[in-house]
Amino acid sequence: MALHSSKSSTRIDETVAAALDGLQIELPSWGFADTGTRFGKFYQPAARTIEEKFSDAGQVHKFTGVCPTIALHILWDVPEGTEPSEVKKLAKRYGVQPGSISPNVFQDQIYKHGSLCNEQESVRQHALQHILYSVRIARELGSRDITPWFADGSNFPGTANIRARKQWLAEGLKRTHDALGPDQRLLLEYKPFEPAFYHTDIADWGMALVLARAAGPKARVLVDTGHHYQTQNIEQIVAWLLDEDILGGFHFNDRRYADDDLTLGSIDPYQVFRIFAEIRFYEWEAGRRTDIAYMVDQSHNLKNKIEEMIQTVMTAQELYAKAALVDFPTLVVAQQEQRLIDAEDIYKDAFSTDVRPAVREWRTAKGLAQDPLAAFRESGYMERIVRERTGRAATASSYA
Ligand SMILES: [Mn+2]
Repeated sequence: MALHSSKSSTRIDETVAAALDGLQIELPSWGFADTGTRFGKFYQPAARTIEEKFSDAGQVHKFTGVCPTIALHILWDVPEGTEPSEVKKLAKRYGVQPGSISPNVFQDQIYKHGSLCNEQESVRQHALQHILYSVRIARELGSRDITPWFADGSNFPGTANIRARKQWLAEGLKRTHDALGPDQRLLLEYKPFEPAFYHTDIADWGMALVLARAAGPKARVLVDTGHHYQTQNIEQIVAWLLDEDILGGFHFNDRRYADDDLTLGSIDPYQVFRIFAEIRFYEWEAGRRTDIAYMVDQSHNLKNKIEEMIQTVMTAQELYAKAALVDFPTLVVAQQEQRLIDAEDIYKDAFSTDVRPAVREWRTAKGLAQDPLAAFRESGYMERIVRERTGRAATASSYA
């Protein structure tokens, strides 16, 4: 028994280490800034400038070792006219590189009735020019992925020409695709509702898939875990997109009700595990890793931003490590022989395995602290930024 468990724990360590070696997670710049709800904001010494966002993201990377890039938002971080060299200087200073670039075609007043789907050609052109500008900035920054999010939609039946809007959208995305550099990608995200409450122009993965196919081979679908109806089977969508070879990326978060921006795995860690398991299953069959950009897209407003990001990364690593432990050779036999309980238990065994010792081992081997959250708390960084950003000493509530 002792022999068996020691052999098995070595296998766990090796499998987990190999899996974690291949997992990098991009941080969102907006996840370090103060955000709120429709009712108000509760402030913390969050990042106010692009430099502070790079600085805070740099801390998450420093202690986790797996977050070398930060997703940037054109209007919020890199307003038009910003010199890319200034951004590159920050990347060098804080040790995180610019990651995916999000154009902003939803905030300005001109977009009240949509951007690429707007009835007015002048607005569609305005949006397209901004997106093309974002593609150019991304190229100059060395960023690969363009991740536009379209709030386009309508709020009342009969108020929008849904088919015309689809065609305008397809046309704008094709133009965007054709402006991409050889290594760049266009990732299309979908969401069924909010801010529009009657119809959203890219409402689900099928619509995103149709648009990506129409745009061209560098366009792929981006799955945001919070952007689904309550009971939707997200891992099935993932399996289909993998099989269609068009899954480009993930936006991680969790939710209880709608697009709640809760911490990854805080509500349903088994769902995250099942998503990762579909990816690992596909990779095991294909004999190669897939090219999926894993990104966090959360900006919850009560937890300490940096600590929540570290917690998210640690959670993602643990769930990914558990998914790596699924015994796929045995699973496929159980599936073929239609042994339902055995097949299901293979999933449950992997999910129930405490991978934390193996993850800690992996961190030690990488020269990282075994507990990144504790190491961050001991580093004094929060005390320093509280003083710098508020002029006051840190209190217990600085570490919510
Ligand atoms: Mn998203």
